[in-house]
Amino acid sequence: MNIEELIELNCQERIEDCSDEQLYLGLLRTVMEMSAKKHKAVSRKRLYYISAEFLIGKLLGNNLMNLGIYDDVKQALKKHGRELSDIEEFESEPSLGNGGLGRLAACFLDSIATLNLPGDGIGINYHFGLFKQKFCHNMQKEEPNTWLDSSGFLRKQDVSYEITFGDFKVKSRLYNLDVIGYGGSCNKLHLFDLEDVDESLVGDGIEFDKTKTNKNLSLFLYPDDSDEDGKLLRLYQQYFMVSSAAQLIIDEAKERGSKLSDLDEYAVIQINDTHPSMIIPELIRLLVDKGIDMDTAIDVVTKTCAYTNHTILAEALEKWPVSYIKKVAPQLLPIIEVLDNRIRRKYGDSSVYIIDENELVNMARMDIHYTFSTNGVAKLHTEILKHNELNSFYKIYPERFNNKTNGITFRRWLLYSNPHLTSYIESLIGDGFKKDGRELKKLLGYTEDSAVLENIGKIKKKNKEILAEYLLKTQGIIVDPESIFDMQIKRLHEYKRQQMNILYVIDKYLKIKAGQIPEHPITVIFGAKAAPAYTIAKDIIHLILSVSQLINNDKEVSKYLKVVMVENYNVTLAEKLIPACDISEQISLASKEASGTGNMKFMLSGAVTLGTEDGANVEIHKLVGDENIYIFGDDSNTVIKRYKEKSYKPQEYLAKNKELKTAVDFILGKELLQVGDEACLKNLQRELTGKDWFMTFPDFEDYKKTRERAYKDYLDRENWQKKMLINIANAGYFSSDRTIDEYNRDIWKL
Ligand code: 26Q
Repeated sequence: MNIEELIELNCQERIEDCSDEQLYLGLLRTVMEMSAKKHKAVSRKRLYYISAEFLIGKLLGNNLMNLGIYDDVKQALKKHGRELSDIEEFESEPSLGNGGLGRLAACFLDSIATLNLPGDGIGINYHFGLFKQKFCHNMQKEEPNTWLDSSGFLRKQDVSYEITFGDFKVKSRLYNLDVIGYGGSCNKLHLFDLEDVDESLVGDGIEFDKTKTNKNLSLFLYPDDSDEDGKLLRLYQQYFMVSSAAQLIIDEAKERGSKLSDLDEYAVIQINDTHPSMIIPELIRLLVDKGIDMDTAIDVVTKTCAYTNHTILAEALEKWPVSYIKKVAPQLLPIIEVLDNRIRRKYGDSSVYIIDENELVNMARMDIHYTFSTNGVAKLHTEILKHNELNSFYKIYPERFNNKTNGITFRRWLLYSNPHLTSYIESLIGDGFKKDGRELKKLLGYTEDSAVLENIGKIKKKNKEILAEYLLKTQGIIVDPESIFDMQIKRLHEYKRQQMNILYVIDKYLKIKAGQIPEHPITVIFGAKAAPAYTIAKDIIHLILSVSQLINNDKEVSKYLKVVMVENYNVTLAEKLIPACDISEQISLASKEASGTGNMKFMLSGAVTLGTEDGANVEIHKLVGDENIYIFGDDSNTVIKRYKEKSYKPQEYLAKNKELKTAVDFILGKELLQVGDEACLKNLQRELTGKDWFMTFPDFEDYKKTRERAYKDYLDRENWQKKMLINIANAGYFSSDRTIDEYNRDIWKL
């Protein structure tokens, strides 16, 4: 049967007579049938990647791609006057993650399956996931994302577990998603849902009754934690996830022949940040329940679990009050106390105790003591963990610390999202790079080939036109593909410093007003969601939207400078934006961004990075060399020292830098107040001038100079295209296949 017949069979109608929905459902059936026929990677030992977030993105296109039938399906539909892209629009994006950590988990699942490794993901099936962002009066508003309604990929399983909380019990229910590797095996993403979940508890926007824990557990991803109920609910979610996971892992290991005292020979559990850390005491508890003595249980669990750290921001390191644990999962408390007492007896250093002097359970500390591996996610990040943040632990367990620089799946971030570039690369160096990123190096043979450079430039231009059309159609935003596309798309956080970017834009606006016209028009593109309770982050969004309204409506200025902020930035939008980018803004305060993965996606699509020596930018810099990246700002040592000495005073910078002062004053100037909200803007300005905790002012001058230099270099088209090619050619290192290979070689040993 050819693909056309297969589709028509699954749609039970001729292609031209189907609605988009019918075609979507027919293609979904086709994918499910084909994936059911794929083999599951099996072996005695199995990996479980446990994570509170899996930001998987839409599934249909990616699954067709990984099954190797995307182009055939596209052609078959086209023959009957239908566009696959229209059908793909029908699917809503699962919003099971916030940002980097969740997206990384999704890339890892793709690579694990592609490399034929026996490993599955375990997480939660949030009904509404992360909120949908709307802009209203230049402010962010949150709405629930009802993604589940349109998803047919989830399969309900005959597996359910009892979860015992302090004051009630619930049942969890397993749902599976197929994870289809590219020419590899088919693994699973296990998502646990609450059996009796009640969607009617959701009220206005993303408000819901937070007290009905037994009915609301799987409604939202990390609900607002600004109040007590919200925080507690997060802990309930975590225990719900790990208790379900532990029971599943034990059942499966027993099925493969484990006696449980040898669990480490049957399972390896990668703990994605501290959100699933309670799996450690939970597993110990279950093993002891099954008759294994405490010492053996602790030992075997330590040999089974490995921990990944994704942050050094103190405020993001989870510490739970003992009283919360007592309420949510009292059965874990005696076990955590045993774990803590062993540490107290062994080391007289209170900085490594699990339960600290404030009666808080430090999850990261528990992880490091009771897993066999702790890894950071980029070289610089791991070095900072070892020598600063986690130094007392590194001294105890030097052999446990290791680095695994993050990566991205080339299937979604090149083959699927940038098909024109993909087929051009293939015409030059063959298709080996699809499974072995390092083959992209072969492109270095073309850096002096004018025809190739010109083609690379043409593909970028085409992608910019496609984006322009998409933004107009979906968001009513007009952008000019002839202008430089300068993008910062990522979660909104002060340490990522979107505020520094918009201060640059304000400065540029004032310069244009004063007659300094840019040599080439510029479009600055932002995309970012702010956590609903993160006031300053929302104020920064408000500033960006207000500045954008002001500039875009200024006939004089908007010829040279435009500012757009896309609404509801998500994976689907990233897939459209990244291939069209010229300059990739990676401007976090050095030492604060553990790795970043957007930086890698941009590089792979031929954007040139403008960034600080932070996270994986350091590794990008090393690979492409000074000529092919724009680095600015203080390095991590300087920043760390400045924090230690508490010596930073934003006012000193305002006093000596007139342009900076003018830009900051502009925030509360009369022009902006005509479009913006005074209270929000005042709050933001006060924060910047009084605190500026993430030190935008010290880096501002160098940022401006370096950004100007990049814009100037852009004018020499061929030279810029060479930079693009060198970035693409060196991006192979950042394939998540390489990352997963290293996890397996050093940690999982499957
Ligand atoms: C913690 C405590 C209480 C409530 C919530 C949280 C919480 C939730 C989400 C803490 C952290 C996160 C997400 C972190 C994250 O996305 N980190 C990013 O991970 C990427 C993958 O390793 C890195 O590339 C990024 O640098 C890092 O910021």
